[in-house]
Amino acid sequence: MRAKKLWALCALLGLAWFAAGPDSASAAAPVVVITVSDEPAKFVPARVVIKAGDTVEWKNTGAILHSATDDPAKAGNSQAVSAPSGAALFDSGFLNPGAVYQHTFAVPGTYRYVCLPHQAQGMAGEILVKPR
Ligand SMILES: [Cu+2]
Repeated sequence: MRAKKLWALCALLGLAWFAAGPDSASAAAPVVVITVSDEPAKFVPARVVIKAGDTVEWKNTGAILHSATDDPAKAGNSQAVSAPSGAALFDSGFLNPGAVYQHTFAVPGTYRYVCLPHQAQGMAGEILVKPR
């Protein structure tokens, strides 16, 4: 009898966890996934249009390290990147093969970003964030 009650409790807790889902508080499903690829090193698509508050995900599908940042202090050529004033700068850091990075764009405007290891090869992207 006791074991049966315990089992029922476990089943209930499991169901509650399943319903809530892992990480339900912070998970904002990305509206677009940008593929980060090798040979040639590029972001696909290179230009995306989203709305303020949307989340973008970069996924490294290549076999080498890549990154995505709009921080002029980190880009070798600070003219290659830009962000609207008041926007939080983003930097994925080095993305290993298979790794993903997400950023939520709160401020409308045009964001130009680069891959630090490949910016000399023109690996760059643009995100246009429209107001809601
Ligand atoms: Cu790259």
